[in-house]
Amino acid sequence: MPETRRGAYTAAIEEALALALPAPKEGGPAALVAEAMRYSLLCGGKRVRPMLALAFCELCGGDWRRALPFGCAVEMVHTYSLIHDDLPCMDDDDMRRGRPACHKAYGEAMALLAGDGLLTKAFECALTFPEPGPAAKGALELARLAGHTGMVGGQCIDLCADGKDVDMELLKAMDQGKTVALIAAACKLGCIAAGASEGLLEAAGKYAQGVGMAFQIRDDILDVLGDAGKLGKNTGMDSAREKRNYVSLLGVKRAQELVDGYTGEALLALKDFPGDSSFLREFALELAGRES
Ligand code: GRG
Repeated sequence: MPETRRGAYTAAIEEALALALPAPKEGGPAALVAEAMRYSLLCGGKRVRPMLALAFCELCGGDWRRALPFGCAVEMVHTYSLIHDDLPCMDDDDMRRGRPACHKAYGEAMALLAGDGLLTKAFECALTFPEPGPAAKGALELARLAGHTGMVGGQCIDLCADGKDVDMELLKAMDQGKTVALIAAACKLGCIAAGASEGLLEAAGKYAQGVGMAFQIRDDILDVLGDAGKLGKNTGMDSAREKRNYVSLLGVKRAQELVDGYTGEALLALKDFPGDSSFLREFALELAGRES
């Protein structure tokens, strides 16, 4: 992975996120919710999704900085989903990104509002894209992939499956929603920022399908084998809750084989792009063996 390019992406993403959500005036009327939003957003996630948006924009021949409003928007939706997912009425987790979950720091009601605020802010951010056509197209794609036909739908499948027998088909449908949908949003919005053709958007969707599934299955493996310190969240949560996932259904070895298979599919999708796709190739391979 060329570190200089990655470093440039990361620095720009962090700067753009902080600029999009400035510190509230002390004692201002809604300062507390802004503070809770910043607490969760600006505290060192891996920034996988905005990185994908920037890299796809560059691969499609655009200046990657153009994709920053879209990358930030996807990261805001992702952060809202983590805040809500950690609430006691959902997955009930108390650690996230290496610190107490939002509701542990600010209380449940404020965490709910912080999630709502980030979801709304995401669309404000996407719609700051300088040209109205791509701005609307990006926001529409994000809405479809984040809502009940995408990420929210995946979370619904997860909640409804609680305590029931889950087979591979249902598990896949759940992970397509919970994980693949937002990764697809990131890749596609990057292409939209560069004004890419529908054909390239479709290829970006195939890459996202491979990387997204691999990302989720690796997440299931890390829940068993990972180091909570490196991950910044508790491990062993799925087995403690007797939740079905790829590791409980297939075992670690077979699950990692699936990660590698899906990663191979993602790499194949890159062949449709005329530009230099080495960054996205290395990124997919790195995610397949990630430890955090
Ligand atoms: C509450 C609507 C709603 C949806 C929740 C995101 C989610 C759906 C649940 C969180 C748990 C989970 C297993 C999600 C799958 C996606 C995933 C692996 C998220 C973690 O993403 P990372 O590792 O996190 O990129 P960081 O903190 O690095 O950004």
